Amino acid sequence: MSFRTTPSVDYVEDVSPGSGALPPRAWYASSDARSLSLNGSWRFRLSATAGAEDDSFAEEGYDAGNWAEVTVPGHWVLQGDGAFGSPIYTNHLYPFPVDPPYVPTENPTGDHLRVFDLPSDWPSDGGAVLRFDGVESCARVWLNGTELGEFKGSRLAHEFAVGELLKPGSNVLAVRVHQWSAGSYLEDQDQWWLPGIFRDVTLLHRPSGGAGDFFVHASYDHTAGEGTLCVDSDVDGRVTVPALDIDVATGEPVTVAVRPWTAETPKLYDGVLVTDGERVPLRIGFRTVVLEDGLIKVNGKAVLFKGVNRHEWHPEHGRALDLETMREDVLLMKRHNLNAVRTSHYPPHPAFLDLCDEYGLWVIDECDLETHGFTEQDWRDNPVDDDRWTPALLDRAARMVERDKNHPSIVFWSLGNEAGTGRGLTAMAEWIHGRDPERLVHYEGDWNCRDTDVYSRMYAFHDEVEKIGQGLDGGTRKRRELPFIQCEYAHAMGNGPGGLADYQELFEKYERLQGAFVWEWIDHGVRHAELGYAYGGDFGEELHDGNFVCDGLVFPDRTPSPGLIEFKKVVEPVRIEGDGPNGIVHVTNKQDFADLSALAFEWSCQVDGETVESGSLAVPVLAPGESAEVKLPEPPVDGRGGERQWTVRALLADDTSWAAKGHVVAWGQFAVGARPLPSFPATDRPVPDGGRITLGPAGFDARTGALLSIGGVEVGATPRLDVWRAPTDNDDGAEWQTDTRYGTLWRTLGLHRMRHRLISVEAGDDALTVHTRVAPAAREVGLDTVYRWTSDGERLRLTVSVTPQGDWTVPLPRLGVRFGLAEADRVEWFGGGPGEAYPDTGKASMVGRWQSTVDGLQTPYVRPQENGARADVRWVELGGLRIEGDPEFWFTARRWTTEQLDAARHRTDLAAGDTVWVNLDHGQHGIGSQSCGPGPLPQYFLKAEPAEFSFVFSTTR
Ligand code: IPT
Repeated sequence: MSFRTTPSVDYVEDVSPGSGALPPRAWYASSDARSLSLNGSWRFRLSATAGAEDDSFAEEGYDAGNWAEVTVPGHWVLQGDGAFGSPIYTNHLYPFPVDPPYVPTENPTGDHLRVFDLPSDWPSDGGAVLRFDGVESCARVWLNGTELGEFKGSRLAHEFAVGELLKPGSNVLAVRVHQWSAGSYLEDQDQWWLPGIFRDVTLLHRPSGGAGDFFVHASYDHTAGEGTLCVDSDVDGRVTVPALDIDVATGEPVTVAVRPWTAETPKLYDGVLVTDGERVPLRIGFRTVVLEDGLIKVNGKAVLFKGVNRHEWHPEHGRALDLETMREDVLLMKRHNLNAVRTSHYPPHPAFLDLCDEYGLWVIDECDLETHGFTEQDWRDNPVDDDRWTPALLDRAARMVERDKNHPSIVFWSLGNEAGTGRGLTAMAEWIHGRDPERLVHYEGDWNCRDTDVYSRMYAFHDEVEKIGQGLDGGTRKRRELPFIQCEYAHAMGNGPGGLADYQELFEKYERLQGAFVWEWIDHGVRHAELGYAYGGDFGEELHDGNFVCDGLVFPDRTPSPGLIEFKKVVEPVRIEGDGPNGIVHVTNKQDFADLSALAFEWSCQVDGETVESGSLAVPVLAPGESAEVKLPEPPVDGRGGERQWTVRALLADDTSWAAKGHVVAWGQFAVGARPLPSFPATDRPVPDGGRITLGPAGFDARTGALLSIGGVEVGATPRLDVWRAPTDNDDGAEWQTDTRYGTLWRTLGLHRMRHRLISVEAGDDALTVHTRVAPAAREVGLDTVYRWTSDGERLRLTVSVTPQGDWTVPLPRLGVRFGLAEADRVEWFGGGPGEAYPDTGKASMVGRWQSTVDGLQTPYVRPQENGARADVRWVELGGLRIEGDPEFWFTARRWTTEQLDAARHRTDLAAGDTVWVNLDHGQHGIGSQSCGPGPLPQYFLKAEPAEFSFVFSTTR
């Protein structure tokens, strides 16, 4: 005999998508049908297991007065100050045993209860549906005590018919949400596991004669300049588009002259679908997406994606985003010259797609599917290759396509991410191709491209990308005929990504390469009282992937990181190059569709970084792909023989929906002549004076040769050779990377603990020379280093000569000197700015006169690491000193040492000391993106080679 002791929760571990929900349909907002948002405060009870509590809470009259409350949309683990459990971050490891479709008995289960009043004027005709836009990961729903069904598919909409159940006055909606379910096996995306009702819950009136599902087909014939509109609708009606004089029956095609929709020119026509009982607003964009001549073409033209992968993220609300946050993402993308988004790795809140339509971004809409954790077992038992799961996969595909099919911005449907290969994926692709032949299908995981219309890869190195561009990569015949994109590249974790410009050069050179999507948009840092932003491990997870979750182009609060500023420059829609000495500018329109009529051009001329003259520049209205040469005026004469340079900018000529008139879209800089280098005759001789040596304005320790002061400025720590930088995430590299990871080698070699052996201090006729050898314990390699100090009485020149000794097999992190100042706050410099730059991340660094505070120089990477270097610096002034470089140099200044920066795990670990540490670098090693991609290209290596460089110090006080 057997008997049950717990309520049945079999549906949780059932591979099926669920039961009771309505078939998926287009997501739209009616003009006239009523709706009631059920967002807000809900009663909430957390249980440790799926079956801990019976269903009685769903019954009418249940008293939940002593329950806690949570906000819907929201994730319970981000509410309740830890009382409701914590987030878990894993990249691809399942945080539970891989035992599909079973999940742990410990299965946090949140009962949600909401009592709502049906408005007294709620229409009595027709029906009503209850819509859930997103619940992670499995929900069971009751209305007024009657069970509606249960569902999985966290980032997909589910609707239930509730017309019969609604009552006048008070209604009780009960939702039981399980954190883990069979669906969790399909949702192994690299992100926080965050259970809850995290998108809207809405009650929608469905009037009799109301619209059902409909499919707007709006194509564009670029040869005729005409669009064809046909709205297929479950419920017959009429479609009107006043601006086009269209008034046709549903299902009836109509062809008229239109302006097409593109991401660059997102022309939308307002229309209405009118059925007997309802009016539904339409926003129609005419465009045609095809695969032709091995290229992705829209409206007859090959497009180049300058894209980013966007996860939904908010540091306090997780994946529960409000409209303003979504808009902020889109505006930031547009303002930084991006033209494409991959909705990694699930369909976003539908409002985000409305914004993409409106502002103009190409979209790869990706299905809510990833089974990455099966890679740990060589993909055995992968649900996408197991027919029992295929209904769930098809359900997910249909829920994506049906919900989102009316968005002109979507050009690709993506089957999912990192799910290996299998029959289930093929079934999805076949269904999608059949349902929507007017769009293309993407999936990265199958390099043979069995199911896809594009050859897509992630993190392919530059050399391989070039081969693919040349068509020399081989592969199946089908693949050889397909265009190529990188659905992920340039891993934006911490400082970086490096090498963006080198990729862009390839994408622009080879037709087959149709662009790429940076990984990723935003750092998923969780706002945390003590840590600032938390990442993996900060909640005590037993398995986690640390700060791999912080790899975005914007910080958790959406402040652009230097990576985004760099990307903006690298993908700018207009290239501005110049021949400075001859005063000629070459302007190229890099866009695919728009001419240059939206832009105004300005020139300015700087002398020693200060603008002395400026004016507007007449540039022809170039068509896409066209170039022109434009002559600049005569450069101003500078009597003092300063460094002269041109800056040419392209600005928005008028306000747009995404930025104001004057917003800088692109720029170029070019020198009129060479920079005059600082030089002076060494007239002074070092004068010993007790334990000190005086040389010009400077005092030295006679025994050690240490610089003590310059003029009135005390030097807390003498300039001495420094090769260490706090390794970046990209220096460290991901453990699975097969090529050399220098961050690790540097530490093994001991570059973070170099010893300085004093060999001699020699006061000569015109110089004080200090000879040392700098080397790590336990190694025979070293750097023979000579510091040579000279002066003309006013100024002090330090020349550093470095000669590597022994067999150096690794590049150096940095090469320069570090010293300490007792006091410094304001910093002014002439050189690259305003932000940081490294050898392969420096395109956006603009030469000019910049100012900051020491604190303002720091880049707030969520996990502290090397940051903040300003490149191409001619001179810098701080703490009463002026330092000129021969040649230009990098400088960094911070209130903590590199060692402290290296040891810190969070920004809150960094405390200002009483010394400002300044690094003046002759070289920096490149950054690369080895945290999940290639390291720096060889040309950005800082090789251990003989080097000599000088700095000229004087006082400003
Ligand atoms: C790739 C994933 O698709 C993405 O979700 C993210 O994890 C990214 O890497 C790294 O941040 S998978 C890659 C490890 C091959």
